[in-house]
Amino acid sequence: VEASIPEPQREAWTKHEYTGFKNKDEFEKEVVRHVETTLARSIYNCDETAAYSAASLAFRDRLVKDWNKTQQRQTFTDSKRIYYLSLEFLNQKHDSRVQYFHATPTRRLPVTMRYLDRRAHAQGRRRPCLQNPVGRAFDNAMLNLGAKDVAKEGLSELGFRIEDIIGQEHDAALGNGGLGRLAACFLDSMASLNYPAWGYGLRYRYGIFKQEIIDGYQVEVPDYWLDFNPWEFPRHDVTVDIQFYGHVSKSQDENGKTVAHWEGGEMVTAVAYDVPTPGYDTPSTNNLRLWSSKAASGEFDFQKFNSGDYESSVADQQRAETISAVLYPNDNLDRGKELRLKQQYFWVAASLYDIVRRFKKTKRKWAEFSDQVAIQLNDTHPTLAIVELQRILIDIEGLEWDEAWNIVTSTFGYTNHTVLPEALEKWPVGLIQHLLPRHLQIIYDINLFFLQSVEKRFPNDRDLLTRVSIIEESQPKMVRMAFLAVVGSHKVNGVAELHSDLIQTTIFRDFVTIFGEDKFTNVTNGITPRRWLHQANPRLSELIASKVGGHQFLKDLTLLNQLEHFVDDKDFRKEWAEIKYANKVRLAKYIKSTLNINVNPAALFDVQVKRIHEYKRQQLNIFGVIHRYLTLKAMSPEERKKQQPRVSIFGGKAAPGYWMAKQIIHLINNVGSLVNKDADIGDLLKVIFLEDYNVSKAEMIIPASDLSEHISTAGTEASGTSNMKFVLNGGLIIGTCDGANIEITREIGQENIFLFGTLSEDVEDLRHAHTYGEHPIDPGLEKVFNAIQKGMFGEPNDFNAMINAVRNHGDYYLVSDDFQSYIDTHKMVDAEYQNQEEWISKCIRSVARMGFFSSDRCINEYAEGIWNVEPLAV
Ligand code: H53
Repeated sequence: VEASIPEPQREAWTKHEYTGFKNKDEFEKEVVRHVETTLARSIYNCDETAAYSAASLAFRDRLVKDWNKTQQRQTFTDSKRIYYLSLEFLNQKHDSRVQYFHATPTRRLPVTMRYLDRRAHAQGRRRPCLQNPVGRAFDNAMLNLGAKDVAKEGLSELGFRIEDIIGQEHDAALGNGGLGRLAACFLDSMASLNYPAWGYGLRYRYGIFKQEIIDGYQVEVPDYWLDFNPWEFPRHDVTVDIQFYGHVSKSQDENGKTVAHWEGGEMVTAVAYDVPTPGYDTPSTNNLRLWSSKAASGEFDFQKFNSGDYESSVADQQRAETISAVLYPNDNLDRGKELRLKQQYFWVAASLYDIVRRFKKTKRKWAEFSDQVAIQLNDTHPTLAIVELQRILIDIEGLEWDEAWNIVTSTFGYTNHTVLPEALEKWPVGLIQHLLPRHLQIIYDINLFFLQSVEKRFPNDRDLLTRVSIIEESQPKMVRMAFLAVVGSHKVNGVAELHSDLIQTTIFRDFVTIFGEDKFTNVTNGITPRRWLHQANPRLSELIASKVGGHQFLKDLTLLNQLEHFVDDKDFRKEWAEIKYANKVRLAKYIKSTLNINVNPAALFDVQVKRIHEYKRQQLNIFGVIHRYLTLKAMSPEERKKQQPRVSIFGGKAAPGYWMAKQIIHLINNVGSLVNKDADIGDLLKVIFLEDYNVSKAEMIIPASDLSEHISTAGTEASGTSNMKFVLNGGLIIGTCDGANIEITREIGQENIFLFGTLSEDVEDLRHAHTYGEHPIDPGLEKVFNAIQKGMFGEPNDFNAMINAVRNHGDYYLVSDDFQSYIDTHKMVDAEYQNQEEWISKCIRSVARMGFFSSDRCINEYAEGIWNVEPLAV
């Protein structure tokens, strides 16, 4: 690698190398410098936002050093890199209201009061310290650089409290749910384990919408997050022109070989924005590159502009910017919109151009490409990358088809995250033809060669060919992206054992026959303990650290198993219980402040927070809550006194176009309106819907749960990852035998989880029976339906569709089948919760056995089994 500075001049560079602040004074100096120069402000107008920006920049400067060194190390050692392609990377979105409600008692101060208070603080008077869980990038940088104390003292001397400053961060929420959050956990683990890795994604101007609840209904509000983000580096010099539309012509080269030329159409420019992603307790800092779209600065615009057609040149610009403007707000649902396909191609084409450019700098032979590059497809969203790499290799680099295809298939790995039919991506052939004419030809060729090879091995099986064809012969014809991803990858993995078995026996069954079992594998999902224990639940993390030999467990989560020795330790148990209670108090305060509802922190907190979806069955939960309410109402006051008080907490966004999911939210809110003010019921039951569930709120809610619900119809939730977060934070779970619940059970023991409901192998038969035979509704559920239809929870017609889905439309999600066992299992929960000693033992044992679910374990499995990549020593 050539340096741009010649040898004789490098001495000066070494002498003046930037080293970053080393102590409090130097930190303060950096902050003041950034306030005065970078931000052009002074003591007269330095508010908390400016202080946040300056402090972040001071840390960023230090982070950048590590980042640069990591990149240089990776380049110099010429190591194989992992490229993780994901349309979503879900970090938290800051909600300024969250920060005021914490375990430590405090009060909410109006802004001016806070200002006065801050000044008092600066003059040496203190008020109770607030613990703030938000502010990921800044807090994380402080954590990873081990300089939080320096920052705290330095900021205090400059007149600010670190908690307030952290609270200023407004981070990106560039994802919908589990898939995007998994990608963020993976970035954390890859850096923490010193793997050379890059993430590639889109820099949406609008991340996931903000949810407001108005009169019980969800209302969507746009989330604009790009005001000032010190954690990203615009690379205006790193751009790629991306072509759309146009046509393909063919010519012969000098050797008589046919060459395809993709011509005409329009160009959009991709601009890189880089986000350093530091690892925990290591200087390794990887890169997340997000692409933003803008109009290509070609002659086309210029001509229009000169000819006075200003408006249309602006319109072109706006059209180009639209590509990266907004995250599609659907989780587990494919809507097939043209703009979405444009986003996908824009992002994979820019990323591949970048990857290939980097590879070509090494001057290696093409045959070595997959020794240097591993590309992981996070779901089918980036599947066009397979076609794009093949196009680059044959059309631009002049390789033969077979040689190119070998390179492609040994480079890509594909992770499947769903078997839900409505989530499996398909694109109309006509749309691809129009938008990406050359790619469609290549897809047809890939399919042709694939089907020919199948035909050869399985002659005379036309059905097989129809079943596995990448092109679905429907009206209109469709490209099946999951099939293309399977054919173009060397490994295909599911995200939990059951899910990986299911994909091999259902959607990809024929492909297992064709390619053999070795191509298919499982990597059970995981979560980063840095985020989901240490940052979300600092007190619990410290308590654990005090018992298991320090914070090493955050790097090797299996060390948690030492907690088993303390299950009977009185003091430990007491502190454990106190922490849980304090977390519940914090959540109760938040509920009071946002909804003005009093919940008793001593009640059992029963939580279901996740995207709202029929398969996740929030409807089962709310029907169960109604059943509980009716049961309580029918009791005598004496009987009621013996019942276990509960708070049922819901949270989650519905895709804006998903009407049924919105009705479920509406019903939950209506039930809450009635139940929460029923004097007969009091503390025995409260029903809460928390608005705008996001990662920041998850950090507050998850540590406060006693019981959480993971109750998808068996065989529908690929893995689930919040189940892992809840258990790791000392909550028990009620769940179906679905996704990772099964492996959680294996790890923590059957006695520590409340399982219920139909098994996945029985689901199909039941569905069949519902459609073709009798389908009597469970009598308990029938009572619930009657109450709804009598208008107990508002206009009954609003909920007809929800009830009809069960009663008249085949009950696809088996709500009625599972209702009785769900209710019975909740009775068991109530009974067991009464015995707090036993309950706490279960919680501690469960946490002790959760080591398996670290995303570090997961990343090591990918590295060894799929990517063939080694960590890079630092
Ligand atoms: O991916 C998670 C799983 C979860 C699954 C989720 C997911 C999405 O969030 C979006 C699309 C998709 O195909 C899958 O639903 O079960 O835990 C991470 O693997």
